[in-house]
Amino acid sequence: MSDARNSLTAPAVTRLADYEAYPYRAEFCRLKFELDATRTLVTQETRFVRVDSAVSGIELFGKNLTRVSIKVDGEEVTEDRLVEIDETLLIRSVPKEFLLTVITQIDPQSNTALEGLYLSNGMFCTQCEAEGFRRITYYPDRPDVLSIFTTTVIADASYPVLLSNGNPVSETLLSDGRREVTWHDPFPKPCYLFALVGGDLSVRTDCFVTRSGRQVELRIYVEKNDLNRVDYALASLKRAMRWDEESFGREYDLDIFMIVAVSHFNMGAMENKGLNIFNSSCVLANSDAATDSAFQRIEAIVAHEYFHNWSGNRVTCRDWFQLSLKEGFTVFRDSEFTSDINSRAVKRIQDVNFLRSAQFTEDSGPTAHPVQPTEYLEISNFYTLTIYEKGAEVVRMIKTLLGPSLFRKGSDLYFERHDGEAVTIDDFVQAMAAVSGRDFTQFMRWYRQVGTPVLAVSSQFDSGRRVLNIEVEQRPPSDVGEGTQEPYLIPVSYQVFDQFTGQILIPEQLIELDGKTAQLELSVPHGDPILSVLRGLSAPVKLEFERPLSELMAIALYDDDGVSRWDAIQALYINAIRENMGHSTSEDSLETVIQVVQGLVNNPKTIDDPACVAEMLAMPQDNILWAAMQPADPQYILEARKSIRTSIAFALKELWEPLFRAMKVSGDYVPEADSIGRRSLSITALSYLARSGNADEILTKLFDGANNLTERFAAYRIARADASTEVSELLSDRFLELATTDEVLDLWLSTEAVNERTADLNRIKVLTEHPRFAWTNPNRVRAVIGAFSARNVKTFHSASGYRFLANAVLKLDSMNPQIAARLVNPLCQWSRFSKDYADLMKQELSFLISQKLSKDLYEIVDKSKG
Ligand code: B3K
Ligand code: ZN
Repeated sequence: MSDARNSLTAPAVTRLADYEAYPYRAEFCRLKFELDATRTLVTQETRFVRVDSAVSGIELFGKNLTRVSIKVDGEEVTEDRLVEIDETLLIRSVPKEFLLTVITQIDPQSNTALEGLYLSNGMFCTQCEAEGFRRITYYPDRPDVLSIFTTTVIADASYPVLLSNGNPVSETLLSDGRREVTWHDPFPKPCYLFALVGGDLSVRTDCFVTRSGRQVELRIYVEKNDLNRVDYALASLKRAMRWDEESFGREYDLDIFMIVAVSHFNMGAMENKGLNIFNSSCVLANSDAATDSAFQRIEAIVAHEYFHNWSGNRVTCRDWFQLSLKEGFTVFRDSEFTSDINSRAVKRIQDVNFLRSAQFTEDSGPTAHPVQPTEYLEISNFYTLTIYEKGAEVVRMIKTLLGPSLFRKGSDLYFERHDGEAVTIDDFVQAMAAVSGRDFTQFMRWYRQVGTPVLAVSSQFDSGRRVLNIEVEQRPPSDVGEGTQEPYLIPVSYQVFDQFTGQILIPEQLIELDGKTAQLELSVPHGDPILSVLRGLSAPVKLEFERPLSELMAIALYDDDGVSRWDAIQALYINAIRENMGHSTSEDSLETVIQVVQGLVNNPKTIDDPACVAEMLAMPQDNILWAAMQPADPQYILEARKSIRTSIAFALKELWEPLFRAMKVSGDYVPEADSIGRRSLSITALSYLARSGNADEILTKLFDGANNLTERFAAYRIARADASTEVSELLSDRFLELATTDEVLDLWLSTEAVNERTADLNRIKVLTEHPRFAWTNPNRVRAVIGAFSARNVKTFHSASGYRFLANAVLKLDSMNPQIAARLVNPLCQWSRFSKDYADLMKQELSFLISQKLSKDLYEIVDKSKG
């Protein structure tokens, strides 16, 4: 029953080039579940109709199943007609049309992989994407086999809530006291969208009237005691439903839409048709138990899963190589939603920051792959930042090239043409081509080529002719080598403004760079022109543009594009850190940063856009610094970064307290963009204040007086970093006392795990021994092990830190391979670090590859081991 494999036996590769349509149609699928913690019986009846006369048998998938019975048209299939190899089961010579009846027995309680049907805190729930359905029954578990599902769930009285996809059909009390509930989903779907829930749950209901006047019942199910934390998710859902009607013309299609929150979940959430299943951390929130960022994440994820109802469910993927068809498009849709209802500039800065720090890293590392990959061992490993975030950037570029109105027409055409079908990325782009008449041949390279291209820009002003000469050049990603890639079509947006007044001299334009280089001569009749380029990150490329400090400063202070301003400030921080390490050519980087920060804080406009200013005051993340200083010495960079932060804090010592007070929000707590922005800037000011002197009293007062978790958490976190030992310990204990919910506990665990002053390896170990920690709960594991290895540079980047992670990963692999394969990532980044660190990391990867590993972990370690 184990998923483990010896790494010596090479697992089978699945290739896009080998795609073949399934030779049968599945006309309907009737499922019956008799729920039992260790012996659930699943009966499946599916009607198959052959569509390819060249075959005579039928191939199904199954994993870890106990086969009870397999019948074709009511006749038991004899063993000699069955061939089971790994996850495939072949039934030889079946009729052209037939009813397949399969009975399997499964053990939800021992399912710690959290794929298929499992138990979470006593609640039955499912996760079938990508290949979890094969852990329930033998079935064509592939996204291009769509069927109409009817599901009957039978359970005893301890599971009063029994749910599945679609609309409820009937409910009966059986003679043995068990209840039988049947659901029917009228929309054809692949089995990865199947879901079932059984438990003793509380529910909050509401109603939504669609634009065509249909009533939809909304229900959020949670574990008992959690009902006081569902209002925000419900309100977010309604906002998302309205927005999708207005912005994409998409209306909801069933009578009920349900969300269920579960404690044990591998990812954020899952878009099962009509029955979304969520990680409880992505649903539950109130002012005492969620921070501003948790509220924002909940709103975005609720929207994302809801948007999948069209981009993913009504129109689905032909095969898993098309994953970005639904994920890239849906991330694009949820980021537009967030931008429309909050601040577009802030959302874009956050997205660009995430893309650059995390996706660019993936794109240049051992697991890099195109947005449309061509092969995989384990599809679960391909739910990546490239599929999601870069995929969204590619859709965004299509919108930039087409403009909003043609883009909307293209999206309408795509949904209309392919409703009820399983399609490809090409089909999506074809719809965009059809409405615009544009040729997307070159553009498709964004889907097929791997890595992040470089865009080198230079500009020179000829003051005699008053001409600004601009040159742009694209280069393939540095690690794929010249000549191995074809040029991309890169939309490069630019604007020219006056360096001293900020006045716009040439309004925003777009260059479509389709060759290697392009030159532009812009006539600028007056002013001191400065070029703002790749505005809003108009393409997911690495910009190389050497500018003097004075220009960076002008961009930082005057550019009207948030991303360009933020980017200029990031460049200034990086320069200052380099200078601190003795690597810089310029001398005044630190001075310039201080001037810019002072300029931002003193600018009266700051009051209008505190969230943006808070983003700009945040120093670059470790990943960004490591990429800028290759090969990186993480401990040395950490010290330099701290030193710059301390210098800024002291240089502007007088500013922090007034800024903290001016931005502090009073009155009732509301998790809305304006007050979130103000709180964010006030907290940033407070953290500089604590760095520049004793803030014990302010921190304690804030902790005690706050009416929300955001400020309490900030006070605790800042105290852990910079307060006296006494206050630091006090607020840590007090925060733990408040941690009555798992979500707040995770905040405490992760803050403790990354706290450099106290979190040595011994402390990390103690955290994993906390009575509420469990290796089988992915949220707890991410809070301790994930946070430690990604953010505790001091303790993690050492021989013993690497060894600790390798052992934790190995332990996890036997329980939950998906989580193990994700958590090993920091060790896979060895090539970015200086030799001593790299060698130690590689040593751990060699150790891992010599062990019995799951397919998931094997694929990642094998690619990364060097
Ligand atoms: N589609 C799911 C992800 C499933 C991951 C499977 N290992 C959630 C989402 O992207 O919306
Ligand atoms: Zn998604």
